[in-house]
Amino acid sequence: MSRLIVISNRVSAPTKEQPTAQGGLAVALTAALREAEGIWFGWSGETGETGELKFETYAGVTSATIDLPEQDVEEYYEGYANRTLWPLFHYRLGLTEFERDFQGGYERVNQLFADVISPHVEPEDLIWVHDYHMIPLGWLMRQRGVSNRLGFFLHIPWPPTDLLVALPDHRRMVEALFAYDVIGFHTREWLETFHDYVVREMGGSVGPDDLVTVGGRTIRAIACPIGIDAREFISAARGDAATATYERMMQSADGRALLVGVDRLDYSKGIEERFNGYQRFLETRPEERAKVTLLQIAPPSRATVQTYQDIRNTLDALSGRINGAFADIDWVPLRYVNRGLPRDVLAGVYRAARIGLVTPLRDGMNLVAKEFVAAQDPEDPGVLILSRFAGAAAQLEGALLVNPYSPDEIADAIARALSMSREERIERWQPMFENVRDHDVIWWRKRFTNALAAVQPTEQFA
Ligand code: ADQ
Repeated sequence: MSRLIVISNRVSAPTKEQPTAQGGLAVALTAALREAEGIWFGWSGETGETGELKFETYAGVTSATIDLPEQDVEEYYEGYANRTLWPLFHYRLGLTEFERDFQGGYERVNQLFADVISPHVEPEDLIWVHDYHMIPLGWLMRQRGVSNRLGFFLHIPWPPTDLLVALPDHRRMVEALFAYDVIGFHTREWLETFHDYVVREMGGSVGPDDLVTVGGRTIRAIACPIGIDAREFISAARGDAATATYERMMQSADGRALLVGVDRLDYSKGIEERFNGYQRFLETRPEERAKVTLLQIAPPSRATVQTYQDIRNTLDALSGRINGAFADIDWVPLRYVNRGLPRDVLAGVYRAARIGLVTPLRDGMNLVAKEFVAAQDPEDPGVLILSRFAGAAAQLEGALLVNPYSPDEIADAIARALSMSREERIERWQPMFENVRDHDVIWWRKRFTNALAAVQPTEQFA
């Protein structure tokens, strides 16, 4: 069996300090790495003089991390990754910052990764690179003589061509993707926007079997939707911590229907728009007011980036205004919590919710929607209100789909969910549950690595 090499910005393999892998992706990749005796490479998250890769093997999984100098972290991570590519790929041209220094830092760090990782690659290894931080890495490894099968997975949307061309050097970036043998997107929609770029901007062609050709080079580009660790999450939702949380939540809801939102604090998640929709619901349906309460959990992320400070300030003010306008002596309409919760506690929160509000303005997939579905009580499931702009909407057809930019649509969907019969809730939930259970993160990982393993190493890079 080939070894698997995983490369991503951050490594979430288990370590002595953090012995259990956190989150579905970490669990799936860790299991694959353990089976295939592979290595997970990435940035340590520390700033400091770049030295050597630090190897650590724990619980059968080897990770290799490297520190980055402060300037690289600012330009590559906070800069090009989070202030240029992230907003642009989430259709937010107005928030996108174009700085040569950012691009320089991005190239420098990708070069560094290629330099330090390439010598550790063995001839039969399958190499799987993750996400927008590392787009050119495959190309740079090819330049260093790596002729292995190379895969790339994009966890965020692929933007429409007319937006992508706003990126200086966009063509060079996409050309670099052709150094991979297989590239994966969450949905057909992102795959098709990629096709559109290839055809319109590069004169390429799209053939059968997911093949895409530009010039003399043909690669496979596939839609491969990520899932959650469904088995673990379903059992966590029935475990002691979740049950205790569920009971605590039901007690604090005091007979009211609980609406729940859970997100990293990020402008792409549509939290502001969700609050606006909830406010519209409270304004237009005074008789429903005291029957509901919204719990929004949103731990801050990327706090050094200005746009993230801005969204945090906006939400602080908006949540204060909503509570100021509608609260009563024994009721607050909105509880807004700025911290993360352990996964089993989160599972109990989802289970207690009558409505899951997942309203991103754009999202590659959105795993919260799938976790919400997995955690529901089959006899009395809650209703998922889901943005049509989340990748997950393509799979979760039983959700009430909304346009998150419209407060009226969100308000109407809340009202509809509150009055939905138990039969309809079960009817909508059952197929979503089957989808989440069957297309889990292990399924996703196997689909991608099988596609990669099936590739004949190309002579071009041999
Ligand atoms: P994210 O943008 O981080 O991921 P998402 O898919 O929703 O978004 O995953 C977030 C994860 O963090 C979920 O597992 C969730 O439970 C957890 N989380 C969020 N808030 C939390 C809280 N308050 N406490 C504890 N845990 C919390 C990116 C892309 C997505 C894509 C994933 C995977 O932006 O579109 O689905 O990668 O590919």
